[in-house]
Amino acid sequence: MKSTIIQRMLFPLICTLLIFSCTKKQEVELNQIQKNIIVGFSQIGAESAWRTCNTQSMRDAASASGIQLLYDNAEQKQENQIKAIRSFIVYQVDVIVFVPIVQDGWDNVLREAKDAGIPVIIIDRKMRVADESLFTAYIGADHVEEGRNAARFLLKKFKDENQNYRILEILGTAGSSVADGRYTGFREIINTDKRFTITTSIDGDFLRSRGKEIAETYLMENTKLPFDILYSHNDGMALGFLDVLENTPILPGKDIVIVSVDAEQAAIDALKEGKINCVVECNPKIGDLVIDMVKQLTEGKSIPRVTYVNENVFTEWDDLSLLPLRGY
Ligand code: GZL
Repeated sequence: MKSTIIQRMLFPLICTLLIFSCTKKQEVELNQIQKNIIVGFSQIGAESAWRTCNTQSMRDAASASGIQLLYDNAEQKQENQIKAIRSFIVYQVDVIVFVPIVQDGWDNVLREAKDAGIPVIIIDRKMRVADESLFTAYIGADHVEEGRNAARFLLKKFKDENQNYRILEILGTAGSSVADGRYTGFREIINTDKRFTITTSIDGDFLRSRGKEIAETYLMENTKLPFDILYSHNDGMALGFLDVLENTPILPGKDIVIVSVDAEQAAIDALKEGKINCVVECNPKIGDLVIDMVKQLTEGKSIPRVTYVNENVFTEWDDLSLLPLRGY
């Protein structure tokens, strides 16, 4: 069939439109791929309700933003985190986000990330590196302030008393910035009052099982605890200590004043029951904040070097009846 003049004139136009529409579709797809940010996330483990919530917060925020999250659980081993970061580099992720389980030993692997042109954001815990340019930002809590707040509660609670107080401190993971911060901040304030003495500081590694073991150790030898106050670096260890006291005549919250950090639901419940006297909040739900910063980075924008999250202090004096469920 002979093509008409009009068809001959239209043919080039139709071809142009087809090419343009394909190019446009590919361009949209390309944009979508470019927008398909991939984040390598190395999490330290699942040692506490706090940690599990922190992980879920990251997963939810990444999913809501259409960001692919390559998640690795290091099972409390720094060497596993280093392996994960190396695999993220090979995979050429857009950004590496990780929780440094301890403060030291990161310089070499972070130099590899820097050489690969991959920015690194550390969250929740800080680290010590010789070259500060090896990471872009820290997002998380101010653990020194958390320690100060724990001590401030005790000074306020006993301000009108005139006796001495023996403190048992159960420490978080040795070498972590969290344990160091809560250790330092607590002493900065409590040491201003000579009535208080930290008679024992013992490592609990943020584990509920260790809190239980520590209580059992002291109660094996004594029917009474040789302490007036327990300061626990996280709720898990405090709750483990409480697990043991439940089977003794010792009244937690009365015979021994208990101050803890995290504000997981079980600790808030114990606070409401008068078994814990003060819970300092450490907010695990930072996923949205982190992912927002990731997006800013991938868009070429600068982000703050340090971002601290706002945190509360819950005490025996507060009305907690309207406090929403903690979610962890
Ligand atoms: C604090 C976080 C700590 C929690 C613990 O920012 O790193 O680790 O206090 C958790 O419950 O194990």
